[in-house]
Amino acid sequence: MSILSNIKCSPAIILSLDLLYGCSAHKAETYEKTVVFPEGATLEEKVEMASRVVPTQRQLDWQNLELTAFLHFGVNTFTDREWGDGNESPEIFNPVDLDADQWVKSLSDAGFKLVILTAKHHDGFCLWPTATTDHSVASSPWRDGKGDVVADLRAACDKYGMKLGLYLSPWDRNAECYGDSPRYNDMFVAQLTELLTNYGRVDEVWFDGACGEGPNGKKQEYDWARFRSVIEQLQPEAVMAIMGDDVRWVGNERGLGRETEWSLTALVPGILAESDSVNSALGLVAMSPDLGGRDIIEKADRLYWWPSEVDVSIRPGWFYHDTEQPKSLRHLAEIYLNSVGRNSVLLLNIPPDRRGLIADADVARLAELRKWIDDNFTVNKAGDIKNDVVKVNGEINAVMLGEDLSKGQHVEEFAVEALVDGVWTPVATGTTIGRKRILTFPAVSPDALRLNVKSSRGDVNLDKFEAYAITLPVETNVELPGYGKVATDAWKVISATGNDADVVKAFDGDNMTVWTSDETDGEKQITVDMGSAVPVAGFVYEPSGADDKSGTIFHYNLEFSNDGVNWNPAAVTGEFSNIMHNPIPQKIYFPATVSARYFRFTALDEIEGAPYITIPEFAILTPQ
Ligand code: FUL
Repeated sequence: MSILSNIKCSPAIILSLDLLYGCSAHKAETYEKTVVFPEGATLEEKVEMASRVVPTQRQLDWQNLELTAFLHFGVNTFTDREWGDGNESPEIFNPVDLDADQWVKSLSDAGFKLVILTAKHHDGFCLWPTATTDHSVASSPWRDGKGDVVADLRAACDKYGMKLGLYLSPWDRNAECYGDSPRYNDMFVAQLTELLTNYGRVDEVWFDGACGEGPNGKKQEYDWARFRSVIEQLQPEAVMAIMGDDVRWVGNERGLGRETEWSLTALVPGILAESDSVNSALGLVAMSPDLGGRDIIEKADRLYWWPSEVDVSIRPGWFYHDTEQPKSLRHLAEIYLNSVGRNSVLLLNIPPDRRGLIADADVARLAELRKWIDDNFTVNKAGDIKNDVVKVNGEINAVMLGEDLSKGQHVEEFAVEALVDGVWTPVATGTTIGRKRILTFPAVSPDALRLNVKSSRGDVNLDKFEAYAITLPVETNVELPGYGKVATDAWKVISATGNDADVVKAFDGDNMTVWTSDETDGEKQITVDMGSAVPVAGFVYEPSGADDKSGTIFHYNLEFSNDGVNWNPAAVTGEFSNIMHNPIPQKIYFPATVSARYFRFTALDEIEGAPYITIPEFAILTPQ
């Protein structure tokens, strides 16, 4: 059977008709979620088929949510860590003032439509009283072991009309059977079944992809097909995210969507058996700058409707730490423009603190964000769309475009042109539009705007063409007061694992200049004499500011001495959790200040097991 036998016009005709807005015969023939190209299909045939791929209803509903929220909460909240190691005692979990109403009300007031709770993070501690392990709220002092965070959140969601999502970490550093694949898969399915049976409607199930960055984790073969069918059976309306085939991780944790963001991608979801081989043959990874352009379609033999979710925390870490502050309004406004404004759903994390409440500063910042969105995107200065042209009333510096994704995503390249003094001049250009595309440009006061679609796969189904005068908030963020970096002028490097001359790059205040150790088996080390004893309150290790993050340290050890001979037995040792995907400066604060003249910093391993490490920037923190 010919690939186009179900279509009543030839590929060439379809293409040309598409450009003229429509071959009605093929309009009815759509592929839901995925299309597999027949062998030998030409690029034109593939592109035409791509134009007919549409999302499932649950994907479309999810893409329309726009603002969704994450709540990272659990034992890490009480240990001040980003990743627990699974040995935490449930005794530490005691959020005495926990109030899920306060969480959901703050989010609802700010316009968020769905909230996802870390029901279980990598440490394995369950926020609901599961029958699968004792490592849960049931063993904690909180509400005498009778509390259930998931149930509280469910009730609050019902009260405020908020959708509920659940994060269940596949990686589990506590489960004794983790790594014994069939046994752990059974336990995971039991946990999933509890969550998807006992808490009403769940709209998003979030399976993280992290699995012990570095070579130390136990190897667990997950049964993704089975997990998928449990969701289908128990919560057919729920999207399966990240390690799932409904919602795709955008590829960074910085709040940055792509300029070219296709909802239809050649990247194969990680839960499908063929993902590794197909993706590596295509040269695609989650971070690739373009996942669905024509040159990629040319090489691909299938495509997936797999839209992007931009996950980012309002604070530097995912969990609440007293030493961190929420991002500035300016930063959040930029995140909004670069996520929602780039065909993505924003998943903003607001972590409850040890009391079990969202901190006042974060509630205030959410309200400011809502106000900024309302102030800037309520007065549309464009009139109705007529033949891709809108009349404009007054000065503008931004446009908001949108495609009706129920018909697929089609625009490949466009320019927005402004009519000023009778002349059309481009003010903004772009590639994809998708659900929402916001572009900013220097202010103009045109009579009209028009959308010039330079390239499209099929009809242009524009459903939004609006114009605004927006103002970005002034940057206000300041470093946390109370700590400063010790000056490095008097520092002398006593020894380093190789490359001594270059070692100054580790302390020059610039994380674009990088010290790289020698390649050796085992630990790499630098020992520094700071010239005189200083009160040390912590340290900062900063990954490279360049794209190449190879050499980033995963586990470390830091020792102090006052004579360079006797080293303190109480060395600080730890893990830069999640540094691979969230390469922010790692600020480690000590519980108590130590006085020291010398320090010895040891890298125990590199994030991917490389035989060398890099120190782009290292600083010692002192109280101020
Ligand atoms: C990552 C995890 O390792 C982080 O801890 C966090 O949960 C983030 C949303 O996903 O991969």
